[in-house]
Amino acid sequence: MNVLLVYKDTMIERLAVTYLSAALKAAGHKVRLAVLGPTPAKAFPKLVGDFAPRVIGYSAMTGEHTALLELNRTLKRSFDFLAVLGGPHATFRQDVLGEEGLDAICVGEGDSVFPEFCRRVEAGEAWWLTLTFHAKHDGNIFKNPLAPFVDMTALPAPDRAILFEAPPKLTGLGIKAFIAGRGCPYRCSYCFNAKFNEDYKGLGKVMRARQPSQVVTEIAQVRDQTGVELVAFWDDVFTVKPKGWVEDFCRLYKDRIGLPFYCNMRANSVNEAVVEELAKAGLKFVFMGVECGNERIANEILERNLSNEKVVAAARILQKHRVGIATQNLIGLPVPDPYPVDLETLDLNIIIKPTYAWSSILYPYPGTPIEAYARSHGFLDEDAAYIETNKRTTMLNFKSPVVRRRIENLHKLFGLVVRFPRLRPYVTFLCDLPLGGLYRVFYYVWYGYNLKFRLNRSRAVWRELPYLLGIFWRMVVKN
Ligand code: B12
Ligand code: SF4
Repeated sequence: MNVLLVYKDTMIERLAVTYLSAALKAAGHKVRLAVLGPTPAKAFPKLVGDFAPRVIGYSAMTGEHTALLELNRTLKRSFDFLAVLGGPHATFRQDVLGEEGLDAICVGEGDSVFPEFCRRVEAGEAWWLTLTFHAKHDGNIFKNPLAPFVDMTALPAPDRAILFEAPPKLTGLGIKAFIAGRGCPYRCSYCFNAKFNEDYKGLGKVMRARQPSQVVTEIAQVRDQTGVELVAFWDDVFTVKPKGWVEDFCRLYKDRIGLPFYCNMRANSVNEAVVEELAKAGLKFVFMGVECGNERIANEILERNLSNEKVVAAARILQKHRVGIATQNLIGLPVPDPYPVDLETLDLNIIIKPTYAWSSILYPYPGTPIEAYARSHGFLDEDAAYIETNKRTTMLNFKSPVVRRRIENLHKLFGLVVRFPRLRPYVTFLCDLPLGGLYRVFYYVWYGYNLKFRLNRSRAVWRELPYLLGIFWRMVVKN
């Protein structure tokens, strides 16, 4: 059976479709991928007419769903197919099933259940009763229970070919992303894991990993096929793995790959022995959450369960082993006076001295505990629209426009002030100026420079330059 997968271009690899495509192909289906953006909406009717998919599967984060649902409505007027939405938006905003034109949504992992859904469609069986799917059929709504977590060691290798065929420019990028394991045991209130783990309770182990040899083989294949300059591990927390996994991985990776890599770490999972092993294997830098410099808010509202002391100590271990640090910070929190809290976060970063301090303005994603908190404390309207955004503006209701401007400007200046602390005494003055457009340019220049030159000196940067400038321009002009 023909299955078309679709996502909206974000100029970055979308691993979900590589896992789904591999699983569908292993089950004997013919799969194609189209990326809305490089493939404009007006080209879809011809593509769908030629390929005649029986199922179209859309993958979306919150915000991206709007354009995909609009595309789907247009296609539904001319073609006969089943429309399925999966990914974080469908998982956490399950009422999206009510949207016109959607037949089903996948509310969790799709690797094993999507092939089963398609098998049922092809065999004329009750597809609306597939586990993990919510579906509309004959005027009824079916909400099926979740299937157990998949065993990652049993999954076929993700289908990269399909990804690189659809937006071919991705092939040329030096960074290639991989996932060695899924799951995170923590419960930070702004993250989807708290709810995800709750929903999956009793359905298997949250923390799962591929075998180190599987991961290394996958990387070697991609390196040989398309070239890799920097390996990106997208695991939630790379070091939360079964006992001995990291050591085995480091040994194999050093022998067979040896390329620089980066990953996500949590301060409490940073210990000297592990960092030493990883650094010897090629770890160049980590993304590490600092999030909030006010310990009370970090622990009571963001539920970080970490002290500032622990975060600083973790940073010192990484720095001792010459591993770069990109800190992640959240500003614009749902508290009565958020700006002074953001300054505490800025000051903690100045103490840490990361290679690059990255900040996001809090966007309370559906289904996260912070969403409920923001609503119940009057910071979020009942009908607040989740638009596709780069988190450059705040979605929360702050009483004063001055506070809003300060937060939105601090977001753009944050990394620069941490790098050049001499600017610190002037930060509130700078944040009060109506220079948001200019600061936005600074923000992206500083971000790109850090990613391509400071965290890892990219050899491919001049080859990638036209593509990077395209991304830069789209980011700067995007609303
Ligand atoms: C890697 C990652 C990134 C990477 C790459 C993002 C990308 N373009 O893919 C980077 C660092 C760039 C990134 C950025 C952002 N990210 Co991010 N990211 C992740 C992370 C850690 C892993 C994503 C991943 O590849 N998972 C592996 C795949 C296999 O899993 P999956 O995508 O969930 O897909 C499975 C199911 O959802 C389902 N499925 C998915 N699609 C479909 C389609 C069909 C038809 C079916 C049947 C099933 C199905 O089956 C898949 C296989 O099991 C997730 C958290 C997580 N652990 O999943 C957050 C996550 C997706 N990111 C999130 C966010 C918010 C962001 C940012 C907006 C953050 C910011 N402040 O800028 C940006 C947005 C950038 C963008 N527009 O692309 C949120 C999304 C929340 C939401 N409701 O949408 C998540 C869930 C984390 C969180 N905060 O809670 N991110
Ligand atoms: S440690 Fe990271 S991935 Fe895990 S719950 Fe917290 S924010 Fe989410």
